[in-house]
Amino acid sequence: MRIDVVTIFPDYLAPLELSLIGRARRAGLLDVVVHDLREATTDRHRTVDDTPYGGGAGMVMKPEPWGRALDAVLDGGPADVGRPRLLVPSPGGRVLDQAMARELATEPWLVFACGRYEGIDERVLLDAAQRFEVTPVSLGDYVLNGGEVAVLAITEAVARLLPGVVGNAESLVEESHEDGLLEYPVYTKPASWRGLDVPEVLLSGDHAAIARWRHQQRLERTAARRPDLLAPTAADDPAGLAVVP
Ligand code: 6SD
Repeated sequence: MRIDVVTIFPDYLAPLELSLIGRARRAGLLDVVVHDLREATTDRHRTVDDTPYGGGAGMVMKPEPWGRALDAVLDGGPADVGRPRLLVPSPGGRVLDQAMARELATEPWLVFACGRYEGIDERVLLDAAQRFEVTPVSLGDYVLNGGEVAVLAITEAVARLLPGVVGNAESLVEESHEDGLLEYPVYTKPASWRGLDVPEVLLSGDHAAIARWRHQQRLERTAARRPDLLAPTAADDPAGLAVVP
C-alpha cells in the first residue's frame, strides 16, 4: 500500500517511522511519503492561509497551494492503480471504525490532506473530487487542532491489517471490535500480586472452561462499557437500513 500525507507539519508524522509501521515500511509492505504543503507555495513567506470570506474567527487554508500539492502527489504516485482515496480528517467526517479500517486496508493508495486553522477552502475538495475518491473522516466526536493526529491513528489502524505487518494473524481476529465484542481480560505471572489473584479457571488447564469464561467476560464487559455495541439503537442506524428479523 502507498500512503501520501500532505501537511504543514511533516515532523508530526515522525512516529510513522517507529514500531510496527516503521518495520512494515522498511520491509516494503507500506510506502509512506510525507509532503510539506509549503513546498507548493510560490510567495516569499510560503503563505498557506488567509482570512475567511464572510468574516469570522481564524484563518482558512488557501486553495492554490493545496491544488498544486495534490497535483504533485498524483504526478508522483504509483501508476495503474486508478483513483486514489483522498481522506480528509474533519470532525464532521465519517467516524472511523474497524469496518472502515478493513475497507481502507483493501485500497492500493491512500492520500491524506491535513487541515489546520479553520480548515481548507471548500473548493479544494470539490476540485479534488474530479481526480480522487474524496472521503471526509473523523476520529470521533471531539475537536482536534488539525488532521495530523487523525492520520497517525488511521494509518496505524489500517497498516496493521495489511498482510505481514502484524506477526500473528490470530492476534488480529481475537481483538476488540473485530467481531463486535470487547476483549476478555488478560493476565500473566505472578498468579498472585498485591493481594489480587488470577481467576482460578485460567490456571485449571481446562481449555473448554477457559473459552466459556472468556466469552462470558466479553459479553459482560461489552454490556457494562459499550452497550451500544450489543443493542444498536435507532441513532446507530438513522437511515433504517438494518434488517430486522
Ligand atoms: C482544521 C482539522 C482537521 C481540525 C478533527 C478530526 C476529528 N475527529 N476531530 N477534529 C479535525 C481535523 C479538526 O483541521
